[in-house]
Amino acid sequence: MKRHSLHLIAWIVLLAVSRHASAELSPWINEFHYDNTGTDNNEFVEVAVPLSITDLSTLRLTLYNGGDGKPYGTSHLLSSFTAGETHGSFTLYSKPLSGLQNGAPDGLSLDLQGAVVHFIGYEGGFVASSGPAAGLLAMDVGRAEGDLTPPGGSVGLVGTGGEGGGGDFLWESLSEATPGGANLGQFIVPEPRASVLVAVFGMAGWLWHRSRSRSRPSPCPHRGRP
Ligand SMILES: [Ca+2]
Ligand SMILES: [Ca+2]
Repeated sequence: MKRHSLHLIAWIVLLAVSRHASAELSPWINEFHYDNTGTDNNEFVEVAVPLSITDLSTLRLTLYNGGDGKPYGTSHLLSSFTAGETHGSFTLYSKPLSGLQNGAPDGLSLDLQGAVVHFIGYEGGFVASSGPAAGLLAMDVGRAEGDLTPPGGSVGLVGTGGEGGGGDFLWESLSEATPGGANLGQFIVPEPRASVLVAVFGMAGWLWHRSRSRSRPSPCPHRGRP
């Protein structure tokens, strides 16, 4: 195969993979705390946002009352959150949210320019009747807080992966809340597709190097001899 053909194929594959990778990254709700023993303290929500989303005002968190499926309180643009750690292709943003309802059930929705990207319920699931998630089912995270929860606890995603909304992680009750940081037992790693991207870059470089080596004229062993 000619050199320019190899180069063209490599770049076509590279372009296809990079477009796919950039299109798939999605933000997700990563951790929250809403109830504890005595007066509720340190209530907050944490969201993981891809580095590719630079305008945080396009992301909005809405609090849902599971009893009637309607939003309550005011919605919160991610631009009002505080940036924390960056892991892989995501930065964790958190915001203290005093007054998060205690179920059961209630929920949180996250939308990007009006399109819901993550909708969760706690202490049960429910269908939203209005607001950005109208008609959508809030899936119960399966973990709850209550009178035995310490003020410093939380419910958060744990495990290893890079797609929180897509199911890489599992919800767990956490003894120590980490607003703005990776959750205890959570490892946010680069997308598998990012690894593919690196591999394609490597393949393109290797093909380029090999084609150049083959096209280079061999030195004449007798040059300069009498
Ligand atoms: Ca509360
Ligand atoms: Ca956290």
